[in-house]
Amino acid sequence: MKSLKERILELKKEKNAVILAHYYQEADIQDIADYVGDSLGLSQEAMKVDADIILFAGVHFMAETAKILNPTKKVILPDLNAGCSLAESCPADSFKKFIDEHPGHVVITYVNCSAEVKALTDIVCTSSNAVKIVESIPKETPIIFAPDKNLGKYIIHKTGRDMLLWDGSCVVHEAFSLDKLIELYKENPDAKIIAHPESETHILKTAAYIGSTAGMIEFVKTDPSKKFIVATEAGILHKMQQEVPDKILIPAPAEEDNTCACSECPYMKMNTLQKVYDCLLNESPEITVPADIMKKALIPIERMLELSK
Ligand code: CIZ
Ligand code: SF4
Repeated sequence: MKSLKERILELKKEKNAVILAHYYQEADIQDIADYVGDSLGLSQEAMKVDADIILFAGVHFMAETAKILNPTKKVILPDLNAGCSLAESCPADSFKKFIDEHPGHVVITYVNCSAEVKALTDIVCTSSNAVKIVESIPKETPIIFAPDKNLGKYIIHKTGRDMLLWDGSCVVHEAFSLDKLIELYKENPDAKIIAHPESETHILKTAAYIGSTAGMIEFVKTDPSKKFIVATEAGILHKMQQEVPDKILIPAPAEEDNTCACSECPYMKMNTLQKVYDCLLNESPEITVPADIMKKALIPIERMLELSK
């Protein structure tokens, strides 16, 4: 009897599909993917795909971005309910009103938002390139930054730019407990704390390194320390540990106790190996984006990719 993983790999070949997976996917899904990465890497990869089908093992806005960048491909997502609290915190109609109330601003949105919100945007960014993109805007031009207020505050701190922030956040990165983190650090004084900028300011203040998921992986590879406390979604530890098998990686603790005592994204974890198989078999659920939104949303994503070269 073939394993589910073997059956997925067979089906993938048969259907001429590729599997793109985010670092926050469960380990088994990362292991069968053709490419594992962060939002920026996944967008760049999606654009290059030559196969007929892209199975996107991630959340809805990421699959939408892949569709926008490679519209002739069939893009499928194992669970259509795999959303994002950050994307949901910024509905397009309220955001449009906000922009209209503040004319003359350049609108920069973090990629974690819907295609409709991207269609209202001047430049998209990810956490890998946010500082660079904000710095590309002339100093005298006012900026609206959405939807993540924590990332926004971090960029303000890094660049000295005064940006108007949308009040959105990520449930996963706001779940870290400062008290528990301090306790953990006391028990592991030889560890370095590293954090994703979607985390709250009090967590970021403890960090020796702040950066995107890809940046954090690079940091643990190049930094001489042997132990790290990692403040981002715990799925990252799978790839990170493969890169540094001899180092000790400890997930930062969450306020509420859950199965891993760390912070996990409930949306990312909606995708399972079984759903990946069913999705490939049925070529569904499929991601579709209205043509007018697709056209408008492509422009700020392309600007980002151009500035990220
Ligand atoms: O929290 C997320 O969804 C992140 C960090 C996405 C990404 O890869 O930038
Ligand atoms: Fe959204 Fe946060 Fe999950 Fe990322 S970790 S997909 S920002 S809810």
